[in-house]
Amino acid sequence: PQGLPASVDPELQESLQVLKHRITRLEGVLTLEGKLTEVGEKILATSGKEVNFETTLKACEHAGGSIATPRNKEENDAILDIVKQFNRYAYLGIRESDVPGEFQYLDGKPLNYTNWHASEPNGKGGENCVEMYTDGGWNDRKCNQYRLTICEF
Ligand code: GMH
Ligand code: CA
Repeated sequence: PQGLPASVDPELQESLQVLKHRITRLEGVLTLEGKLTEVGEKILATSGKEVNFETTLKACEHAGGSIATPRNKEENDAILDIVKQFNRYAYLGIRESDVPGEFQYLDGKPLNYTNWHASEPNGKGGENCVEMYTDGGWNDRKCNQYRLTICEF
């Protein structure tokens, strides 16, 4: 929990400083190795593996995270960096709703940011998942393709 009172034990304060410093250094190492990208409060990471949508969901959950879900341009650009590094499309945490042609977050909430590629989505109920192209644009696509695993934490 952030915002600990200033009255907290000074020894505890010192321990927190040391921990924060160590975490910052670890993040630096992992970022340098291309294993991690920070965007706002989010951390993005890829396994470098290509799997179908369901397997992506499971892999991210198993790692304690969830499939990468761009909620603004900054996050879309950060995911795009990984997509471009690996030159592989990636599934996003967005799915078609019960209304053909309408897409939503995995929790069912409506999208408040989109970056559809020109003339997408075009699947009209036949393409229930969404992939990111190497230009950052989104395409609705069947969920059985092998796509780069990108998780957020
Ligand atoms: C159709 C065409 C293509 C488009 C694909 C894609 C499939 O084949 O409209 O131009 O790229 O669909 O939307 O998901
Ligand atoms: Ca499509």
